[in-house]
Amino acid sequence: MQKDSIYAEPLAQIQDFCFDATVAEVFPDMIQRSVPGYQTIIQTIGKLTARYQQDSSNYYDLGCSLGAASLAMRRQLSDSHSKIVAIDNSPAMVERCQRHLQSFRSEVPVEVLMADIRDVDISNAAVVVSNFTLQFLPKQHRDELVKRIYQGLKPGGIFILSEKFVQNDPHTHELLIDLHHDFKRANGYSELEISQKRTALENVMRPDTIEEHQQRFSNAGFGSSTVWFQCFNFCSMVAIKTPVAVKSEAEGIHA
Ligand code: GEK
Repeated sequence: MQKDSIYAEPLAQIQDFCFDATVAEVFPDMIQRSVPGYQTIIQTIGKLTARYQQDSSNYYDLGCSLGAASLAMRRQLSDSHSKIVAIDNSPAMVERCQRHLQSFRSEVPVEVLMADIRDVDISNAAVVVSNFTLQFLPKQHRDELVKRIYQGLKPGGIFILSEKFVQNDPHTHELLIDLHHDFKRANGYSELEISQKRTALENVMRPDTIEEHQQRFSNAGFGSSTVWFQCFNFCSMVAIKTPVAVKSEAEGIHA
């Protein structure tokens, strides 16, 4: 695994962070050392997929990067009539993702699309994953995407959303940021790397509060949602599209 040292030297000018070839090359190391619980989240995406899979369905990985969530889902699936659709708008990520996925065998096809997640049709879905991607969309486009995700899910389908989040309380907000920076220091990032990366992300990653996410789920139509993972200012949530009620003459209505 190639080590991330992108911000190790002082930069005269810090450009906005982008997912180019330099980032794609070191991505596995970068995400492991920067996102607390990343491995747990990927494994649990697999577990949730196993639990909520439905026959002949689509599984979406929005902002797939190198395809870690797609692989975790595919390991749990065996229905060759189902399909995983992995989408990213970074050519460097898509190229590496394709190579990475091809190196594992499976009955379940994966389509890797180089596209903006705002332009891709979402339909017949059992599981939709956005693992640390929604935070990169302009805020005004998030409601619309989450509505389309809800509409594209089958009844009983789920949306797994992992995000960095902010808090309205300035004390706890700063506390969680400090704890995250401690985590990065413990993983070998220097003060310079932490501060230059923070500046690079400032204009491109705009996290919401957990309450904003929950409100958005509810506005889109999701009947249930919960935070299933949190470590410092990172979390993962699952929103469930209520299964259709089945009417039985003998027994009344069952969900
Ligand atoms: C993982 N999910 O390893 N359309 C498509 N892709 C986008 C868009 C967009 N509008 N905006 C950003 N991306 C992965 C990690 S990384 C998270 C996801 C991070 C893509 C972008 O190119 C990048 O590959 C990914 O979303 C975000 O489970 O690095 O913090």
